[in-house]
Order: sequence, then C-alpha cells, then structure tokens
Amino acid sequence: MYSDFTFSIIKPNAVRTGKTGPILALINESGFEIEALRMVRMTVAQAESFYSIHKGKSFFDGLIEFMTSGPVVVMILRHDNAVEEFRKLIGATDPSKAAPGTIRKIYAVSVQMNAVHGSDSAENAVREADFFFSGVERFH
Ligand code: IDP
Ligand code: MG
Repeated sequence: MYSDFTFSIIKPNAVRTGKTGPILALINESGFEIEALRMVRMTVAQAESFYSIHKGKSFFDGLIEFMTSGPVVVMILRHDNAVEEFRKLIGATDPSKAAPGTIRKIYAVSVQMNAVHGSDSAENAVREADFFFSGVERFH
C-alpha cells in the first residue's frame, strides 16, 4: 500500500558513535523530508511494546537489550512511496547482504546493530509514528 510517510529510528550503536549527523544528512540528500524528530531513551517496557511483533523470536531479548542500551533518534520522514523508498535507502537487515551505498552497508556493525530502523508497511508506519509522536508534533 502507498504511503507518503514512514517512521525511522537511528539505533543506539549509531547515535553512540556520532553517526546521527551523517545519517540525517544522507536521509535529506536522498530526498526525504524530516517531518518530526526527537531523541529518546526507551524503557524495556516501551521497547518490548514497539517490537511486540518479534516477541518469541530468537533475537528478541538481545534486540530489547540493545535498543534500550542508549538514546535513539526517532523520526517521521516524508517522501513519495516513503515506506518502500526508505527500505531501499537503508538496505537489507543483514549488512553483509545490504547493497553498496545503503545506510546499513555504511553504518551497521552487525545484524543486530544495524544502525537504522525503517517501517516495513504503511500500516506499521502509522502504528510506529503514533507510538512516538503526538498530533501536535506532526505539523504537516
Ligand atoms: P528489519 O529491521 O530489517 O525490518 P526485522 O526482521 O524486522 O528487520 O528485525 C528487527 C530488528 O531485529 C533488526 O533490524 C535487527 O536489529 C534485529 N534482528 C533481526 N534479525 C536478527 C538476527 O538474526 N540476529 C540479531 N538481530 C536480529
Ligand atoms: Mg522490521
């Protein structure tokens, strides 16, 4: 389904190592408009709720520990066909399989610490944007 916005997170490994600026620049240079942006440190309960679709998977506990290990940058990004176009820009979940020039190819350090999140569907973009942002923060 078509969506004109998506939701993204710059993950703790990238924030911690000073990659927030370069990643935001790459996102902007690739034609995405930042509609809303905030830095947060998720609690375990918040991270478990955000990633509830992965509950029970082998990587779930490690993912929650990682995503709560430090601050993250959450944002809503606008672009034509945003969900699909942003998934192209971030590249494959496993950085060793990500295409050259993608954010994960450049900034991921492992499958878990893969630098950025991007919504996988229009429905999830709505759910994830609503999880972190209230109406007043979404001024478009
Ligand atoms: P996605 O972020 O590309 O949509 P998902 O399958 O939704 O990938 O997984 C969510 C996140 O969980 C990944 O971005 C990554 O941080 C972590 N993850 C996924 N699969 C693995 C794995 O096999 N080992 C470790 N971490 C994983
Ligand atoms: Mg996913």
